[in-house]
Amino acid sequence: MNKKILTLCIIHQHPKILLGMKKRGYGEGKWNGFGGKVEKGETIEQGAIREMKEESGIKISRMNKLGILEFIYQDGSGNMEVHIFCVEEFKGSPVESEEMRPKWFHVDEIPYNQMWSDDKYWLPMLLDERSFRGKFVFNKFNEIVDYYIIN
Ligand code: 8OG
Repeated sequence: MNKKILTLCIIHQHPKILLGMKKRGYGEGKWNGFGGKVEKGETIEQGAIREMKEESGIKISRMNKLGILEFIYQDGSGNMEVHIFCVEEFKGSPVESEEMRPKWFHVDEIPYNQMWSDDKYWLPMLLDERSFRGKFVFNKFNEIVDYYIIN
């Protein structure tokens, strides 16, 4: 099966990070960074910049690619490779979009219990500016049944 390539951008302005509440579709009801599928004809970086603008109104000026994660779904819904960027400089301020409701969180108050279950394994590395690579296998209940992460 084809692997989908996606992006995920997290703004880190210590001691705060910007997350968005996903209002619809895949991941609805969860806090997450901003991103989505890379489209034909664009680079991964271009896709990351486009999705950040579409979903939050923010224009990325500088970002650092810190992670690549592979997600395997045992229900056969399609595997994904997600490229994760830490945004270091940007223009504009976050505005709510049809897809996301943005909110700043203190790094000590990240709502891991309302986020994807893998995030607690790698988000602390991103906040420490450590790069990482990993793989997570999910069962049909969206529970992690196997994973590795290296940095
Ligand atoms: O275009 P769409 O909103 O469907 O893209 C999905 C977004 O969610 C994309 O930015 C990648 C991201 N994403 C996953 N799986 C996971 C995950 O397990 N954790 C986090 N934090 N983000 C994920 O697709």
